[in-house]
Formats: sequence, structure tokens, C-alpha cells
Amino acid sequence: MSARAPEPRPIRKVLIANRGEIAVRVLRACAELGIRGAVVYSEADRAALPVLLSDEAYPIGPAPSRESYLRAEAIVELAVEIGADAIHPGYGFLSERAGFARLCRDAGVTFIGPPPEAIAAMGSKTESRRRMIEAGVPVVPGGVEPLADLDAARAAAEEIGYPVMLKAAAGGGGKGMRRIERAADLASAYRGARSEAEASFGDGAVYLEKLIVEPRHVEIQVLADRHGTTVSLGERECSLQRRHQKVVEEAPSPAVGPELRAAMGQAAVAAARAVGYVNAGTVEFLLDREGRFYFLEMNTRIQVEHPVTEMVTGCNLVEAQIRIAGGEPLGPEFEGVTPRGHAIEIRLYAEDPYRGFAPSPGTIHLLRLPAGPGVRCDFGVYEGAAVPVDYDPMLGKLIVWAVDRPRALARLGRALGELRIEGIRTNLPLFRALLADPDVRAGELDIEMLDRKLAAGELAPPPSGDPEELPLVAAAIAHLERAERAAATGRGGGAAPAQRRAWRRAGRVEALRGNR
Ligand code: MV4
Repeated sequence: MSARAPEPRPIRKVLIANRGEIAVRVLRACAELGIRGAVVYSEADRAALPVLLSDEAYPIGPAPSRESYLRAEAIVELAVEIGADAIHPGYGFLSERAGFARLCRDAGVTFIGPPPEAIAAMGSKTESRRRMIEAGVPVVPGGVEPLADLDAARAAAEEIGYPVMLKAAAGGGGKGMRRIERAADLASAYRGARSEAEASFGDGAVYLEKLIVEPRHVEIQVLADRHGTTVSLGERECSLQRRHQKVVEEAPSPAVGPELRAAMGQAAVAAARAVGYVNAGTVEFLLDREGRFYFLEMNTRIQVEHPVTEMVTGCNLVEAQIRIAGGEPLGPEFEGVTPRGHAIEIRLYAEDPYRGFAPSPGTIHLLRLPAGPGVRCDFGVYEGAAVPVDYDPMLGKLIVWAVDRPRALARLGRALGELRIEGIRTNLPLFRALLADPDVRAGELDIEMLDRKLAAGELAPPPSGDPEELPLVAAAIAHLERAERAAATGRGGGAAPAQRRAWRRAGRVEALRGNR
């Protein structure tokens, strides 16, 4: 066990080294804690929502993230200069760079995340597999050493038994990964994986695992304080992915009952302890059809899908991150947490699902977010805002909660019906199609299902002129006509000009919906 870090400084001001919805999310947690929230912003984000909601905002460079949100030294220097006690890295950007956490430590600024050693240990696939095996956490059968050459790969594959999977030792996220069904395909896969790993990570080392066929992706949220307490907050089902990009997440998983949850939770806590983990983290598992689970990797950051866990546990994970970083112990409310009800999150992207998911940057002319019981919207944009081309195109997330899965699905359908985004194309139609899909409704999910269904054309756009929208269109037109009649006859009761314009626009937008 490593020595505990020295008592951290009290957190009165946080610098947020991120943008979009997660910067907004952290600002909200800071505000509730009575902490000042400062943000950095690139030239493309001068008028972005986090800047508008922050207590302080500082320009950090031009649009490309390399010249702005990835400027580790400049961000730490800024934190020192403005007297920030801590830096929250959000997700992406600098969040999983051990070197950045080290820079913060050296500058006396608290990094709101795990120690650099834990980030580094989980950053290497082979190193983390070794540590997990030592800690008794189940891993996918296979090697823990990089393969010396093709002959070594042949021998290892025979021993594991086909089908197998080649993975980059330095990597994660699917880069340098090859599935191999039979010995005849090994040589070319080996060369391909090596060169891809070299190109992606500057390290061509690869190793072999048994291929798990049609598994689910189930991940466990953990929290660990600086006093030796580590807890599990249950799982998230994240199998609905497109090319390693999650699209829908839910909690609990339809495939996980109390016993499996307890077993996976124990394994996740053991995984975190094995690397001296502190703060919020996620342990990813593959879950096979027989209910066996295997450690895949650990994400040492807050995640996009954290709200589904928040909705079923009542814990505020970003608040917990800040409290932990400030040295507070996890209170009794974090012990023996069991999920209540069911939460589903969908990610809204500025991309067109029916044109190969091409990015669709531009200006959001109309944004109407759903509300009402059990509905949460975490967005990084507002009506009138521009969506830059320079970053991940996620606009925000819609999260619903209800007492059970069928009711959560119904609520999601209702909320999707209220949501309007105009000016840019989004993947919204995909969710209507997914909600209508019998496998999705039944909770019968696996990691390749979405790609399979998209390739098979099973998620076709819903018919245009959606009948549920007709009453809205009719009401808008009727209102507009009444207002115009009243204005033409010069008698009272006419809408004010600004309101009339708004209705006219709403009416046009609704009328145009037919050709989507
Ligand atoms: C696997 C696998 C099947 N068998 N390993 C993809 C990303 C990387 N973190 C690990 N991944 C996988 N590893 C074995 N031995 C299938 C995947 C995988 C996957 C995993 C989680 C979520 C989505 C995925 C999509 C395709 C493949």
C-alpha cells in the first residue's frame, strides 16, 4: 500500500480544463458547493455556454485543441496565477494523462481525479491485466506479455484457442485491435495490428486474448476517498455503441441481478484498490451470455454516462469528485447503495445518421428541450449557439428516470417527442428508430448489435410527417392565422410583432418537418 497523499488544500476555486456539457456540469456542482468555477475557452468557444455560466473565464488559445484545451503547462500556470485550488479535467482532453496530473501535483494544485500512478497503471493494457490477475479480478483469458514475433503469436493463439483477438499493449479504445477466426488469418492481422498500434501509440507491442463472442459491455462506477474507503455504485449497461462510440446507456443493466451486481461490484473495488485508486472511476467489463464477466480496462475519469448512475443512486458524482479531492471521507450515504428505478441516457450528436453519421456543424436556430417528471437535460449549447467543427460533436444528453424499464422507455419516447433541434442535423431520428426496435425494447443487447442493425438497414428513418406532430403544426398555423386576421382588421387582440415572428417561425419549422 502506498503512503497517503498529504492533506490537500481546501477547495474554494476550481479551474475547469474542458468545454461543452461536462464543463457546464462541473460548474453546476461548484455552484452548489459554494465554490468559484473558472473555465478556459478556445477562440471557437468565446460565446459558449460554460463561459456564460462561469464565475471567471480565460482564453487559452485558437480553436484546435492542441493549441488550447490540450495545453497542459499553460493551464496549470493559469491555475496558479488565478489562485485556483484545483483543476477539473472533465473527460477527454487532459483527463487521462498521468503527466498532467503530475504537473498539477508539482505546482501544488489539486488534480480532481486519481493519482498519476493509478492513471499510468490503467493506461497500459498488459500492465493493468497483470495487476488485475494479482488482485484476483477476472480478466479475459490470454497473455500479459507483448508478443516477441509472429511465431510467438502463432504459439499463443494455439494455446488460447481460436477465435482470438490481438490488442495493442499500450492502447485501448479499439485501436490496433484485430479479431482472428482461424490460423490462416493470423499473419496479416498481426502485421496490421502492429503497424496500427505503432501509428496510434508510438508502440507496436501487441498481445493476444480469447475472443468473447457477442458480449455485453457492462461497467461499474466506483468512488474511492483518500482515507481507504472504496465503494461500488452499481453498473451501467453500455452495449449500444457505434464504432466504439456509446450512443445509449442505462442503469441498471437488464442482464444484471443482485448477485451478479454484488460480484461485479466486489471485483471493481478490488481493481481500484489494486492500483491505489482515489476519486471516481469506471471499471469496464465484458459480460458473456453465460453471465461470466471479464475486466477490460479502467477509465480513470468522470464519464459522459455518469448521470444514469446518479439518477438510480441519488449520488452527485461530480460533487463527490470535488469533495474527495478536497480530502473529505465518503459518508455513510455511499455504503451499500442499491439502484432504485431505471435510468436511460441518449447522446445527441451534431451528425446525420442517414448520411453515414457525417458531422453537421452550424448554428442552432431552435432548441426546445424536454422537461417534466423524470427528465434531465445536460447540454453544452443554447438556442442561437454555434457548434464548432473543431471538437467532438456531442451537443448534450437527455436522461430519463422512471420506476422500471418499460416506463423509462415510455418516458424517453415522450421526451424525444418534445425535443426540437433546428439548424443542424442530429442523430435524434436514430433514437426514435431504436425505441421502436424489439431487441432494444426487450433489453437483448450486445456490443455489435447497433453496427449490425445499421448495416442491415433495420434502423430506417421513421416515416416523414410523423402524425403525432400534426396537432402541433395545426395549432401553430391556427394561431398565426388568427394573429394575422386580427392585425389586418386593425382590431385589438393581435399578437405583438416579436411573438408573431416567433409563431411564424415555429409554424414554418413544423411545416418543413415533412421532408426530413
Ligand atoms: C474485446 C472484445 C471481445 N473479446 N476483447 C473494444 C474496445 C476495447 N476497449 C476492448 N474492446 C473489445 N475487446 C475480447 N477478448 C470486444 C471488444 C469490443 C467492444 C468492447 C466494449 C464495447 C464495445 C465494443 C465493440 C467492439 C468490440
